[in-house]
Amino acid sequence: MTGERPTAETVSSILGDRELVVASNRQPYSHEYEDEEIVVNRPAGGLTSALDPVVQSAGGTWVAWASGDADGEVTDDDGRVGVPPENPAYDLRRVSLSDEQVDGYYYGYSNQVLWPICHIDPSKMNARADFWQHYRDANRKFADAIADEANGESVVWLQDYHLALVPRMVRETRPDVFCMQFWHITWPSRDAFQTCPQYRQLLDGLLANDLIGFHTDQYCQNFLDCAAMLPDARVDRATRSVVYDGRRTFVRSFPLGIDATQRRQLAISSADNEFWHEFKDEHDLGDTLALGIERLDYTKGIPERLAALEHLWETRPEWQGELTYVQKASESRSQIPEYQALQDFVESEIQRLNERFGTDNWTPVVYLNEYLPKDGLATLYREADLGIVSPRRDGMNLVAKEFVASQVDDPGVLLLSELTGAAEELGDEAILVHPHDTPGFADAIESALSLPEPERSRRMNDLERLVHSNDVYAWMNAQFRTVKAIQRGRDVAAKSVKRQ
Ligand code: GDG
Repeated sequence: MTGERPTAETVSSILGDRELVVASNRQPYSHEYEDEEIVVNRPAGGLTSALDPVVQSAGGTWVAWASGDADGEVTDDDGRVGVPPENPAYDLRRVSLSDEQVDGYYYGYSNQVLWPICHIDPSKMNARADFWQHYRDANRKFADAIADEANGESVVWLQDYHLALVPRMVRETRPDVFCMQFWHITWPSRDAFQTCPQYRQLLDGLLANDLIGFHTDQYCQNFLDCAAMLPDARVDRATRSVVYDGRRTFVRSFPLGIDATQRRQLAISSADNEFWHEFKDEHDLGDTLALGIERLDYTKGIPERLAALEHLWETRPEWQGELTYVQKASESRSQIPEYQALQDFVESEIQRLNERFGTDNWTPVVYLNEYLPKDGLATLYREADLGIVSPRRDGMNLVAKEFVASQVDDPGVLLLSELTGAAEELGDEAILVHPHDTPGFADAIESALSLPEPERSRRMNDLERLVHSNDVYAWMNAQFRTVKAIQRGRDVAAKSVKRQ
């Protein structure tokens, strides 16, 4: 079964007369100057492109940071523009932030405090007081824009860790909206979360939601453990909810999926294309191909993976000349020194491995740091014999699912870190690895490469079934259905209070 794309009817049957207001840091459309002309850039990320048709069919408003340099040229006095530009179906409300605010709120607090804490790496936290101040100010701007767009009855759907304080701020002016938030990254254990100096304020903000969603049950449990740190919060484990400040917040897992049908079609149409021919001509590939796709981020475990490959080539020289590893790593957050250092380290490690093992007609590691077009990515997924997804921590990891959906002929094998959210769903049929266990990781690469065809097909068929049934539309529908169930429960409770 494939998750059904939510239609205008399904969404509006759930929302009733309530209007939908979505908010995220990234916007679904941006306006940019190109040679003095204004051009529209479309959603690049998987989530924005999956949500866009839903908001188009349901109508409503999407609130997001005005990241494009020409964004202000096309909006009205309140920062609103109808999108998609050729046939507007909903309003995009843009929130303007100064460069200093973006530095403090996005590069600072979101990515140097919340990101390392949630990925259980507090030693990387940079808890500067001005980051927190900017985070609060930016959240206030988002909340004001949302409150402006919402009416008392709206359903407000917030995305991710950039907006943790928004629910409480929205409630100040719009106490009756239904507010829900999906947290896309790991939610850590209580001990790790408590290392954040503002942990109480963050919980206070999030507990103004009616519903909070995480990728896995484990993150839900962790969140409930953290909520219990607030003296005024009552955690109800039986109903997985928290009563705090006169409101009950339900905590549920909704594992995010991909548009698997679209990925599969892309892989089918990418057979033997120009990208593949050029790629093969340009690089001295071995007969066996392993692939890693990610942003250059320390959570993704790239140095640890290179260490495992080095161990493999060193201890099993028969894989020299045979196995090429393709590392697609796009530059990310490079304003942050930690990320710049990682980028330099990865590049120098790859150079070292290629000098150590490479020959005139074989390159051990091919490094790609350009953002690939979708069909180029689909080709690599399709052609790879091994997909290596080995983060040190990852909320979900959509690359694992994209690799699976793209195995349209001669199925490859998925190697997956047990420290990802995806392992909860795919762990039985993938080969699990621990990113820090270098010899064990190298063994796992070898066993994956040695799996006989029937076993590969059996595993991949099971994985495909999972990825297609738990796709992005199933994820959305599950959340809308939960909203409906919570509303129904509240209506029943309100009626019984009236009757008494
Ligand atoms: C966060 C959480 C959670 C990458 N390079 C190219 C490209 N990509 C696309 C991939 C994939 C996406 O980027 C990366 O998604 P991930 O899920 O792996 O990771 P994060 O960016 O860390 O996302 C994560 C996710 O939110 C969703 O909730 O799974 O745990 O950390 O879609 O395909 N796409 C193209 N060219 C590239 O070069 N076209």
